[in-house]
Amino acid sequence: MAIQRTFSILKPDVTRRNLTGAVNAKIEAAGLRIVAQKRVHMTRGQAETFYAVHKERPFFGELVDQMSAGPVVVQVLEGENAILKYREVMGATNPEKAEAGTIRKEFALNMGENSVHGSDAEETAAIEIAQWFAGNEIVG
Ligand code: FUP
Repeated sequence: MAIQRTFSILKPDVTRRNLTGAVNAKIEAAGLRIVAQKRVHMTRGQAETFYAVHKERPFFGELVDQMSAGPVVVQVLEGENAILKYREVMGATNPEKAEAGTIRKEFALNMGENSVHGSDAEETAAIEIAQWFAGNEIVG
């Protein structure tokens, strides 16, 4: 499997509880490299664009509220099979269903405040990375 890049967000529930380093430690322990990282406060518009795929879902308004409620850390992670590997490290969307040792099992508060986002496929990873990083901000 070739080296891949994936897009990650440490959500407002992580920055609020000062858990950025703790989550990054899990990412690095899994063998993923943080090759780009910055802290931003998403506007509602940016959160709506980012999660546009969910705009017809009943939880969309709450999701946008939560993603723009405080700072987030946006990242590019690099490694072998990075997209799937990060999904495994994140754990299930619903933290009650997440496996032991995953970020969501350890840190997430509930389905909405579930600590992290990770791209689900190569195409979405490329789109999401381009939404938040210029090429010269990613240093592998
Ligand atoms: P994931 O890829 O695991 O982040 O999950 P999804 O893309 O399906 O969902 C994106 C975000 O929408 C989740 F992180 C939390 C929120 N969500 C809800 O609040 N309720 C739901 O039923 C599903 C998702």
